[in-house]
Amino acid sequence: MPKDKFFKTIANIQHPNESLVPTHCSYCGMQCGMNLRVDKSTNKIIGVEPRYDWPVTLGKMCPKGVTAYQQTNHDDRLLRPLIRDNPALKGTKDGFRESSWEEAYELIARKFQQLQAEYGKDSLSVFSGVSMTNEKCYLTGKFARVALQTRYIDYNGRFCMSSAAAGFLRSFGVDRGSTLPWTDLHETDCLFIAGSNTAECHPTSMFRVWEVQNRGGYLIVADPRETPIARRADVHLDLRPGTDLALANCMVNLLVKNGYADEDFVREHTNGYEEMVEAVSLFTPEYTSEITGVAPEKLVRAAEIYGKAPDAIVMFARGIEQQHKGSDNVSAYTNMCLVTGKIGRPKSGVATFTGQGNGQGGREHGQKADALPGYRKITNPKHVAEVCKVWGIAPEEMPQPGVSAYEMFELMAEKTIRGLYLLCSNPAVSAPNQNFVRAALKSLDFMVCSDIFLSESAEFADVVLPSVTWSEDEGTVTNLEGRIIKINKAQEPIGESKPDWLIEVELAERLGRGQYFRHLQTARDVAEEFRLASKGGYADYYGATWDKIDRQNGVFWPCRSEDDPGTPYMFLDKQFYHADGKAKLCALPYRPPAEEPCADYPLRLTTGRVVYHYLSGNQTRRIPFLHDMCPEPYVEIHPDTAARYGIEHDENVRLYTRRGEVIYKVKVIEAIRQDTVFVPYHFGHDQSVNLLTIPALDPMSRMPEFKVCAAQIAKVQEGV
Ligand SMILES: Nc1nc2c(c(=O)[nH]1)N[C@H]1C(S)=C(S)[C@@H](COP(=O)(O)OP(=O)(O)OC[C@H]3O[C@@H](n4cnc5c(=O)[nH]c(N)nc54)[C@H](O)[C@@H]3O)O[C@H]1N2
Ligand SMILES: Nc1nc2c(c(=O)[nH]1)N[C@H]1C(S)=C(S)[C@@H](COP(=O)(O)OP(=O)(O)OC[C@H]3O[C@@H](n4cnc5c(=O)[nH]c(N)nc54)[C@H](O)[C@@H]3O)O[C@H]1N2
Ligand code: SF4
Ligand SMILES: [Mo]
Repeated sequence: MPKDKFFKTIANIQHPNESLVPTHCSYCGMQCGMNLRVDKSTNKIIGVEPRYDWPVTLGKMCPKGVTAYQQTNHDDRLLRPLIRDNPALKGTKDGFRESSWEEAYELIARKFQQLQAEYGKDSLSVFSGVSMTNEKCYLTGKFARVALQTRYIDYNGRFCMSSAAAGFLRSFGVDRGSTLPWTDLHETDCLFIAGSNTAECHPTSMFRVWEVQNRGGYLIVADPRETPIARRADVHLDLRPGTDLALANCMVNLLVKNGYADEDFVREHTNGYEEMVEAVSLFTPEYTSEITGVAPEKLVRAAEIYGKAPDAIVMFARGIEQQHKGSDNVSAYTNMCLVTGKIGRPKSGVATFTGQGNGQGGREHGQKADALPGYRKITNPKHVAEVCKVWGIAPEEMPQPGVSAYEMFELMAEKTIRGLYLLCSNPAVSAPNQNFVRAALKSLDFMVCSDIFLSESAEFADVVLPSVTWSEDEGTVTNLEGRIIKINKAQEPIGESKPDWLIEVELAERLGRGQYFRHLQTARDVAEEFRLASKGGYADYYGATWDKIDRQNGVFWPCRSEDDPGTPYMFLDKQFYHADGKAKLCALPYRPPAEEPCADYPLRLTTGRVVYHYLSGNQTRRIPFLHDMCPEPYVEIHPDTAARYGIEHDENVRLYTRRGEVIYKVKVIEAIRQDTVFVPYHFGHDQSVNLLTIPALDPMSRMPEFKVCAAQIAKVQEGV
């Protein structure tokens, strides 16, 4: 990997009585390089040092990263399995007693087998997450299909990357979140960034973003809020939440009308041009302005900057994806690159800011309702046969596709699903429409939760299993570039906690399916089987050996053989992954949000993140510094809107939608549209904004519309 202009050789600081274990952060898709400091006398993690020589992030870390190590030996860690004998206490923290692993395994196996005997194999479900290594994600898919033999498995990436995945699949025939390495970002001439609060959510990208402007390039940002990155943008497209499809169509319309289309590229490498041009032609700046609320001049200027830039990268995140038309938004913004031919070469392309640490790898290897390792399809008999060969089962034994994450809760509520094995996710905070989801969890006959800390979701469990943090196990994850990297073990698991892969292997034995799992006795054993299972799929990891990952500072997939260095750039040969090698320009008619504002609910509620907390907050709310910086949620309101309601800064208000209500402290802030309010979602119980969000699902990706619904606020009356 060539060194880029930011590279400086700074020696890592090493104290004589400590060792440094090179690894990556436990949290977001940036996967910043870090060295964990381990005390040689106690063999415990005591701190962190930046990893200056990691080429993507060059020693930079955010407030979450520098305190991530405090999780490992935290007083709140779960140390032994917990069993709750009295189901009446479900939904509370009460009634748990510690148990041995043997007792917990015996109980889980017995209950799961009873449910399946009475209600069929598909009465069980698995809900997982992608803060786990590729190896664990892979094994979780196998555990569901081979050990539990159920069709019902899905995961928290459904709430995160599923629209990006569906959109990219439609446009390119392949879903790799970035078509180019992050080390190219600062060398481009224009960054067009939609629905990403980059400075708070992928903070260690920012030195490359600012460098684009320092070099005389341009930054365009589309966000209803004036986020830190929007504040410095050359054009801030301050659109109404839920109107991106109109905005993106307008960009493409202007690019075509003003002569920025690359006709040769369009003819040779794409399909669908005519229909797409027809569909976008309606979106004049004036008409688009009516829908989005963005001034027509800004739209014109943004398209001109992007069109003129010799190289440009279109980037987006959950702001555009967490809509009930999220996958259309992804393909619509991707049309910008395809129509101008700014893709398939260095410094130009498209990227989504992948959310979770392993948000990329975790979606490729079989945790999705319809996916098998290597991004294969469970509905494709050839794919099924390939995976069955590795798993040693007959193709007839492979379960059917299941349903998406939110739809699993619907099946729980109607008692089709009666048992749940939940790991690495906290849906009692993070799923939409919480009143319904919590009732669904409560209605389960039997629920297991594996976590490192007792989460809000664990409160609904009958058995809680203590898992390990990222620092107590090894394996690979795939960062937001599509680069497979190595997570190293710095400390032995504390208490009796165990890594999820080992729990699954041991549980499979108790379920009478040990023959398919008992050869997996180390993380490396799982890694070897995983590489093999991905071989031949389009997300092929076969050549990404741990040695090669160390030697090359990571390996970009696809990497098909031992001597294949991997694929940092996608589509260099202008070959897309559809059967004819062409990309698809998509014609996408505009649809409004599922719930438009009305007289009773005149505001648009949007939700998202702050720099100090991570997702459901179950990890970061326990870290003293992060808690002190952001101890509670709040609702952001524009001063004019606050004045209209007679509401003051710091006052409590009732925020409500058709699904629920929550009391929040008001933050009066100029950096938001007057018709929009924003709440960070990292808090649980009665502070959870997901009590209010709408479960309108994207028809393609099944992504819920976290980013927009209709809401109203009211002053809280004294004494009420
Ligand atoms: N600090 C921190 N960093 C994180 C995480 C975290 O929890 N905390 N989580 C990680 C994960 S899993 C994810 S998925 C990513 C998320 O990363 P982001 O997607 O950047 O984060 P969000 O805050 O969810 O939303 C981004 C922006 O979308 C804007 N937005 C809202 N509605 C719309 C709309 O309709 N259109 C447009 N264009 N914009 C809209 C919001 O105002 C917000 O600024 O962050 C990752 N990094
Ligand atoms: N309103 C609203 N809701 C949202 C979003 C939004 O923008 N707005 N964003 C959505 C997005 S993008 C995401 S990604 C989801 C995330 O939603 P969740 O999946 O709930 O996110 P986490 O908080 O990461 O949950 C992971 C849990 O697993 C635990 N854990 C960590 N590592 C391990 C491990 O190795 N093994 C086990 N067993 N447990 C582990 C953590 O302690 C934590 O309790 O939230 C979604 N919900
Ligand atoms: S930017 Fe993401 S990966 Fe980097 S330190 Fe912060 S949370 Fe960790
Ligand atoms: Mo996410």
